[in-house]
Amino acid sequence: MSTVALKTVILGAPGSGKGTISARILNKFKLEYVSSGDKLRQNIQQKTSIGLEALKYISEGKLVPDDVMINFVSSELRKLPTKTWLLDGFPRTVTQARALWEKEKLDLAINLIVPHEVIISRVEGRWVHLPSGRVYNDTFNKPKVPGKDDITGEPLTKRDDDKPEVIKKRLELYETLTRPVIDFYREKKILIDFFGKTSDEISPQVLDCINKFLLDSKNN
Ligand code: G5P
Ligand code: MG
Repeated sequence: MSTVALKTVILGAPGSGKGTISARILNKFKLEYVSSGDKLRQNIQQKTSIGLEALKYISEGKLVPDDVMINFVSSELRKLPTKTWLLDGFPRTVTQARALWEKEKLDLAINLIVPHEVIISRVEGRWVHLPSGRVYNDTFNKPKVPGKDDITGEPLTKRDDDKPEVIKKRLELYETLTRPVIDFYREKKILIDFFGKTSDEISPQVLDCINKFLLDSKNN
């Protein structure tokens, strides 16, 4: 496993494979990982005040307000032992992107582009292990034992926001509120697009890109 110095975000529509591809990045490179959605779901499960507030929005497929998310993710980033991390699910709006940029200049923004019709069929089959954020699917990356997490053997659950009407709302909000974040990073010249219908097709390209990025930073 390589040690890296890298501050990066992974962007893409709900269900585009951010969690799946992040797990493959973490398998190859040593970096911290923060998924805003995983952290919020863990807070919901533990019934913390932020969890109770976030639940109202998440269950309807809406975004949690910017001020709440900016404070929440900033505090999660402060807890990390290094400045080498991968952020998944944040920023989701230009306000969040600006707030992050003021605190941390990123090196790389990975943008996953997967057709929406592919996404909708995937999300229906998703299962998650809430404490770790590990994600499985009925047809792709199946758990070794149905309904159980591969590592801990604990039960897997469905996400409340994976119901078809909620996923539709999440995809709509992605188009209106999150797409401008892509332009924000494109203007900063750190955005790289990755196209494909499957994570198997996209993830080698992402791993390659991180490798090249690291080689280039070493040589400069
Ligand atoms: P999240 O948790 O950040 P989303 O909507 O960004 O949620 P999501 O749904 O977690 O993204 P993903 O991580 O991009 O999707 O995708 P994934 O889980 O890896 O893959 C989806 C499914 O497809 C899985 O079952 C996987 O196994 C399968 N799969 C992957 N690749 C393939 C493949 O190649 N083939 C097949 N067949 N299957 C595959 O945010 C949730 C909510 O939290 C709030 C919002 O309310 C949000 O809706 N939130 C925020 N609100 C405001 N601001 C923020 N910054 C927020 N962050 C979170
Ligand atoms: Mg995810």
